[in-house]
Amino acid sequence: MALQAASLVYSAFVVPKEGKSSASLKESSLLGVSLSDHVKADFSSSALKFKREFNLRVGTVRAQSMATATPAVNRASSEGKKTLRQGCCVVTGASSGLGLAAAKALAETGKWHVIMACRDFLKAERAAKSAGIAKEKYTIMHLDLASLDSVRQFVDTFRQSGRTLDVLVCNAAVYLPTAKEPTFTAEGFELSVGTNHLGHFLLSRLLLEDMKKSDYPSKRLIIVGSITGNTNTLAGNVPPKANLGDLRGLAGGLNGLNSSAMIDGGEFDGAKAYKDSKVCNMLTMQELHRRFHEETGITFASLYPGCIATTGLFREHIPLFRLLFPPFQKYITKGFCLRGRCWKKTCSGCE
Ligand code: LMG
Ligand code: NDP
Ligand code: PMR
Repeated sequence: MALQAASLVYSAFVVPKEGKSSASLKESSLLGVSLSDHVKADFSSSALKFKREFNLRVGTVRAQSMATATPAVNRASSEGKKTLRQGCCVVTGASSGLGLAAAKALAETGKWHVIMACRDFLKAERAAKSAGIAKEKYTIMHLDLASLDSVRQFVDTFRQSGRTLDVLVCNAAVYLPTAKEPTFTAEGFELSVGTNHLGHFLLSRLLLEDMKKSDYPSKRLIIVGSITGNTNTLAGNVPPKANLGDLRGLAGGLNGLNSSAMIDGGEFDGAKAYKDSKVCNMLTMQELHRRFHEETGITFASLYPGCIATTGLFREHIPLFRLLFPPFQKYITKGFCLRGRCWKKTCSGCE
């Protein structure tokens, strides 16, 4: 079956419809979450070190009643006021960039306990500390998405914590644009698709069972997509373009031995592998929503965060790119606001 990414992923931002009360993530800013401490440049040695401040809405609180032993919504007896218990949110790749900013913003609302699911415990601990996230607001749990065993182990550890999962944010990713040869996950899948898509796919599939048990009014499973996977946009037409082809490489195991390391079966290209993985991310959320939304009440969505040109995502790119990309995005595409107070493409408001 030919699967053309462009025709299936028509928007940079995919939020499945879920009725009137759902909010558009595109217009960003819910859960009252302000991702303010800034997605900072991870390139501390670079002259291009910019603070960004932005708002990201990660979910919305909808009224919904369910009877369970520990209800999410309690009615305070004296005044009849409704109170919501603290939610629990897992954020993958919360040790830098967008994930760290999301973890901090969620923690600062006071409404969320954030499980920072990270591959480098020490880095995550340092990042949480330097971002000023209060100790009692987060727990770091080890997760290496490049190992399916590690994903299973993470799920076990989470279950042993006794917490109920209300929101899962699949944010972690790797981008290997300069790699000449493919590298592989523990199970032998090409690293970008293995980490960004397969690792998150298994994680989502396993944690879906946990989220089903939650009675939180706004259960969400979110994945971070990218405009660069959408070939009906200018950014998505910068070569190499995403294309899943007929999935022959994926069917063959993406192992670069008896099959190609690329989903479409072609020659290895690290930038394309990343973009393909993002297409898979976006399609996965569409399909999960189609299959499981009604039964579970969970909203499955993907989002495009806009261009945040100074995060660690570009760490493998050549230095010239890291130098030119932020001003290019700011002044030429206007996709990146260096002062970053909004998500709009042209943010005259903060100029
Ligand atoms: C490629 O390498 C890999 O080869 C490929 O395999 C894949 O991995 C791909 O999709 C990823 O990356 C990347 C390499 C070539 O990119 C770079 O090294 C730099 C590109 C970054 C963006 C281009 C910068 C353009 C220069 C802008 C100057 C910034 C200063 C702004 C200040 C404004 C002040 C008011 O990637 C390429 O895609 C090649 C692109 C070749 C660059 C051509 C640039 C054309 C862009 C048009 C801008 C015109 C500039 C005029 C300036 C007018 C100012 C108003
Ligand atoms: P960063 O590199 O700053 O953050 C990526 C995070 O993923 C890091 O915490 C990293 O961990 C983690 N990670 C990488 N590999 C693994 C792994 N095997 N297991 C667990 N965690 C892992 O990049 P961004 O903040 O920019 O990226 C966040 C998301 O936003 C990504 O999904 C990206 O595709 C998406 N995105 C970003 C855009 C941008 O302009 N920056 C644009 C569009 C989408 P560690 O700290 O240990 O390296
Ligand atoms: Mg792209 C409106 C135009 C636009 C936007 C919003 C982006 C976003 N980019 C745009 C245009 C262009 N880019 C043009 C015209 C070029 C040719 C000069 C260009 C180039 C370019 C490169 C080389 N852009 C890139 C790269 C990367 O290596 C980045 C990438 O593809 O990472 C996968 C990238 C990006 N451009 C963006 C965004 C958001 C990225 C980072 C994508 C991501 O992190 O997922």
